[in-house]
Amino acid sequence: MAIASLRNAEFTRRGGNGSCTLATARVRRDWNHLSMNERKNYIKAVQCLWDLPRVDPDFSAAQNYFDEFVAIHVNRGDFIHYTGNFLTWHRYYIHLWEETLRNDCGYKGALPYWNWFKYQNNLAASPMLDGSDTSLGGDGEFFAHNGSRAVAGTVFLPSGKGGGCVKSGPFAGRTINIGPIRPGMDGHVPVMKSERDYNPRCQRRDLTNEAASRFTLDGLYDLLLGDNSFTIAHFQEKLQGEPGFMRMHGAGHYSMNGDSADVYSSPNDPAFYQHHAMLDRVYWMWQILHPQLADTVDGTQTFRNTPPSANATVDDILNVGVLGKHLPIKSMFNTLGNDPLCYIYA
Ligand SMILES: [Cu+2]
Repeated sequence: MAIASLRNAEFTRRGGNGSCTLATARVRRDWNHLSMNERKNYIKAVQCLWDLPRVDPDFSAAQNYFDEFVAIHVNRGDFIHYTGNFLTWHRYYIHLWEETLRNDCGYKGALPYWNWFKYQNNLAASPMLDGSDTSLGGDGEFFAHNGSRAVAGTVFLPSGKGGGCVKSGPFAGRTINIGPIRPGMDGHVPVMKSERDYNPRCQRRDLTNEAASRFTLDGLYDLLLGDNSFTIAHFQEKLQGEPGFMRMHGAGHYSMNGDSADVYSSPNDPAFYQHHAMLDRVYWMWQILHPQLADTVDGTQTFRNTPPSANATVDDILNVGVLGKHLPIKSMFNTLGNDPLCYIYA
């Protein structure tokens, strides 16, 4: 797809705002296209988050600023998935991650995304997951288990070759502290109830090609231009997945599996941010292709409307805890709006 024409169409329609133009917007790129040095700079900035102190006195299990991100995702878990704010909350959340890396950790680049369609048959060979020094870690150590159950237990995935602690790459041996709360992998036992329960342990993965096989070009076409592209309700439902079907959002989490396959504490896997950048990239493309729908929401304020809640509106406030200002959903629609977003995708 000609991404450059999409960008131009978006800029022509919305215009830039203030100092945000196509020339000044941050360009989020495919991890595979970053140079070795660019990858190292990103990794160094993520490592810096483990040295920054946590801020929120309520989230007592958080030991550092990396955990602070995990904690708010746990805290808001029931109000940001299968809700009207799913796409915009996560758009804001990864923006704040990018901002923190830049403002507090000296990072100069934009947030890289994980291109789902490369290496999907062999995740372990992917430059993002191959366990090299310039990756976000490789597979976990072998841990015998009986596969995983995804999408509220309705989709079975066979076990991969990992399942235990991530054993290679720049983050090997580091400690995560929050969760697991609702993991999907057999043998990965949920022991925690909240972001206040301290549970230091290693980060686990089970690279699962079977999950990555759910990334299909037919599926992408269906979302962007096909039957499920014509309402925000269909688009976001089919992007996330419904009982019995794992779609792209779930497929990314279950491709990495282990700690990534926990709807609450999944940001424990540092590749969370690359997966969600790709998800946001698909949302961005959909918005450009459907300008009359781009600034709409559908759904309620609670996870599959459980417990029942009001319909979401564009004025609903996105609660990101101490990570940033609490802004309305409508401020997230325009990635060139400059208040606060100014980025495009390559
Ligand atoms: Cu999430």
